[in-house]
Amino acid sequence: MNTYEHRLDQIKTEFESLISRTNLPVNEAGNGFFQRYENPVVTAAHAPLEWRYDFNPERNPFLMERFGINAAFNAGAMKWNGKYLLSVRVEGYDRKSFFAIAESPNGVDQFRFWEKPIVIPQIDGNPDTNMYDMRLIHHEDGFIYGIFCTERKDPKAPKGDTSMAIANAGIVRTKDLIDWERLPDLISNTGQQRNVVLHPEFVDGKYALYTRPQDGFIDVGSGGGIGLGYVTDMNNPVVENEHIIYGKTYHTVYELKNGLGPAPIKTEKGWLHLAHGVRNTAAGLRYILYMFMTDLKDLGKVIHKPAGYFMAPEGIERIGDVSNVLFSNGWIADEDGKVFIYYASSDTRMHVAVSSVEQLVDYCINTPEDKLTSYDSVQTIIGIVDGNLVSK
Ligand code: M1P
Repeated sequence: MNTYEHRLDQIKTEFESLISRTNLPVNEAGNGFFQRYENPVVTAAHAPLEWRYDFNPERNPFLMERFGINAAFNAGAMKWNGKYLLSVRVEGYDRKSFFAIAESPNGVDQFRFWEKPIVIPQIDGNPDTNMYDMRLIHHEDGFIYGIFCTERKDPKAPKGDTSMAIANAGIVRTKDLIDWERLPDLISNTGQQRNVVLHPEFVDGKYALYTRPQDGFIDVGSGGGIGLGYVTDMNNPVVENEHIIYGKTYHTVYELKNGLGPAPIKTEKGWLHLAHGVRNTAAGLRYILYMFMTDLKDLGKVIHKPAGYFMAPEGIERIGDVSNVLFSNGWIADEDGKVFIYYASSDTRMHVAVSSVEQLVDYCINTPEDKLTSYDSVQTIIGIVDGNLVSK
């Protein structure tokens, strides 16, 4: 067997065994919030071989990769025709991210990418340099929206500054997840936007959007927090009445910044939200996931704020391109109440954890709030201990 044939055999065998492997729940009691699964659900190695290799032996005698994939992470999610779909942020060796749909029959394993990545139409004269973190929202207007971060070099960057950038929300919509219509980027009063999410229902006839205003590209500066604003017409997406509904707070897990994850899930007791919180440490930024609930009628009213993190990076999740990061922008609530939480670890790979609407609502309603001092945390524990003594 020559090099080409040997490698071809090896590459195909490894790929098929990765895609078809079974994923099992981690067999440990955990904290009762959710069940993690043993294997990542999508990784760089899940990228189709046809994207990476030129399979012509004359042009590629060593069967080298011609387009390397570095990571697959921060995916939006939705159920579509009975299948579990992720709009994955795929990142090449060249550092550019793009989106591609990966599909699974059961939500926990056998994720396989569709034949080609999504083509995002470009805005005349203002191309996206990089695109990432698409939220998929099936809105009640009938369209599926993809809201993502579009990044471009800051035209005001001083000469020699090759990293100053501007982030904003790019908006596309589709009815078949294949052909996407590009709408204008979000128009808001703040300098930059990331982690923008469309609410799935109209509010008084308007589109409601969760935002994350920020002064700079990385630092949110004096801005930040999870905002809520309204758009009358998505063809002219001007955000009105933007206001912060969940701010960053000193000495919490969202001290430095936060941002909404996927679109919220509607329950009888309120809207369930999953978000990420960031704090700074001597070892760099630490990203965790936290939850909260908002009022069914008044979207801006936070009604439950469980303290601390819901999920934090563990084991291998702590290591990757940007270590110590969990990030989620996709979850699927199934008809039977099961919730598939898709989360990325360390800007490298995708995982799933399974919970239920009932568990998540219980978690949000019954986990005590952060009272913001050590003394009060002790009082919370004493309250639980005393409650246990009474019920003995
Ligand atoms: O590297 C961690 C995350 O950083 C950014 O998120 P945020 O703006 O909330 O800090 C994003 O670039 C995100 O993609 C990335 O996972």
